[in-house]
Amino acid sequence: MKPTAFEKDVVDGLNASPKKLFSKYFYDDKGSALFQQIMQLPEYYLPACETEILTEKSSRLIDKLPRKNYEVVELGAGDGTKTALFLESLIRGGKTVRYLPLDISPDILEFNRDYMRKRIPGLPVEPIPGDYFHTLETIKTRKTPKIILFLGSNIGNFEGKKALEFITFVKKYLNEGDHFLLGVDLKKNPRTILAAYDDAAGITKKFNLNLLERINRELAANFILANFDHYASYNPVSGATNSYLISKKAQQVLVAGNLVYFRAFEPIHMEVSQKYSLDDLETIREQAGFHSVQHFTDSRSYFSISLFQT
Ligand code: AVI
Repeated sequence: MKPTAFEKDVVDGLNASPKKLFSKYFYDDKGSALFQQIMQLPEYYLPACETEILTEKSSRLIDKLPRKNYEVVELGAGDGTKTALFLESLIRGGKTVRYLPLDISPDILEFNRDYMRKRIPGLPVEPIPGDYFHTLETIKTRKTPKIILFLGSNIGNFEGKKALEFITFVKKYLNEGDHFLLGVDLKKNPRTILAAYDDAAGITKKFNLNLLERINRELAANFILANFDHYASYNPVSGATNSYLISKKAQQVLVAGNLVYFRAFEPIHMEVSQKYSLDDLETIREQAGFHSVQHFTDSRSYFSISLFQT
């Protein structure tokens, strides 16, 4: 039988040098629940900053949107609770809005639609399940002016050049006068960033180890979780936070019928969480071919919601 994409990515990644796993696989049921816990951690400042901006700066942001009608298309929409703040501001600002949440998970989209129905009665919601690399195509020909949202610093999880490639890809789905709204975690005191990915309660460690647990369950593997430690590092030059699981000793692990050897202290690269400066975002604007970009930041300038205009 042909291996699933998950099996192929895991086996290839563990045979690569250096070893790596893809963070997109973190989010099984337990991983999603752990991520919800991370979002409540005192060290993980990102959600509070983004909420502050959406609460305090939305009306200023909406002043930059000249049209009366908008379709708000959200990539990786999740539960939509934060997005509701933005949608409410648009409506308060006199806009007519239709909301199109795109997400891989039909369950979360159902939650999102029910939540919006209760919170913003009368808001048209059109959930589109599936991988947004494919589902974006279905909205390409729609005529109403669009705002594409990509919040939560999700752009940070794209490796290196992939972030610019992604933004350039999204731009293909925008017509003149459309907007792209990007939630970005900014470069700041390295200790603040590091603490967010190395929390005292050890939830981020559990979040990383959960992927080994998932591999054990789904790919008949025999990782012993206690033999791996979590290590995060932040590089203030590149702005990359990298998370690793470190093999505490020399060991071998069976994964989907393949023996994988680990040297003592050999790392598996698990995730990149890239941080940007406002200058970096200006460079991205130019390289992706957007006409302008305006930044809306929180009171500590930890996070930006940046409005790119075509
Ligand atoms: C989903 N993503 C933006 C999170 C981040 O900050 O990179 C995932 C995460 N990883 C560890 N903590 C949170």
